[in-house]
Amino acid sequence: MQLNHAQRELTVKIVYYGPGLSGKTTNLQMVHQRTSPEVRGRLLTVETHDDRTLFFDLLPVFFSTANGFKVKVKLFTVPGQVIHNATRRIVLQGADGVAFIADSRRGAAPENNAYWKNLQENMKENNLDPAQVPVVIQYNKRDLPDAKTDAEMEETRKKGKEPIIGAIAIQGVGVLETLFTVLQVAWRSLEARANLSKNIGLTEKEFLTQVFANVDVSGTELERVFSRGGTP
Ligand SMILES: Nc1nc2c(ncn2[C@@H]2O[C@H](COP(=O)(O)OP(=O)(O)O)[C@@H](O)[C@H]2O)c(=O)[nH]1
Ligand SMILES: [Mg+2]
Repeated sequence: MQLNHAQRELTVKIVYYGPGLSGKTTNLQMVHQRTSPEVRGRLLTVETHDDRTLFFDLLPVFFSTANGFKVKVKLFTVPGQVIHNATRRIVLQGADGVAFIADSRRGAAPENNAYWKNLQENMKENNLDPAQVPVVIQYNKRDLPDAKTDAEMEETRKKGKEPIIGAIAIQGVGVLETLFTVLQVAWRSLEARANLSKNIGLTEKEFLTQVFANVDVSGTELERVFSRGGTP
């Protein structure tokens, strides 16, 4: 988090982490597509010829609060290839929340586990306390044969403390739900440390409502959340 009182500006950083080709770039593309041009920056993405992220992708989303504070949410992805570990570590610096994008096919489990370990190592290298930087897990590619069943996902959910969300990112399924959840847990962690609701007069509800005010949530789970008055 960067909080600039003089400029009245808050920046929240979310990093999409995970093995190569798990769907990190696709998640950002889907968020970008559903976000109104007035509140989003350009989706910066540099890929190689085979769809692989070369450095990182970056999508900024911004809004102003009722009392004139500017809030920027910056979404980053990391490159998944093993050789790009140094880049992954740099991109992870200063993260307020992590969305771990896993490929839910059974055969991908070893890779998911290796990158989960890699995430823990790089957090440590960056002096990020895993207890303070919340992680949300997305099981993507649920449309493919051999994807974990709902029951298997439920098992994983019971074993760990991280929220788990199923997704088919290429169809936009679970993408906004993942973003919502990672922003929510990131906010709670920041609030606990920096007391943002008191310091800048921004509550969790206003934060989430404002981020999604210009995002098309139709047909997603979030439609229900926001039609209930935005109470998450
Ligand atoms: N079948 C299927 N393919 C997906 C899904 N999400 C992403 N992909 C594909 O997986 C490949 C890698 O996705 P990409 O977002 O580039 O992965 P990244 O390396 O994590 O950024 C691309 O060909 C995507 O179209 C999904 O939910 N289902
Ligand atoms: Mg990518």
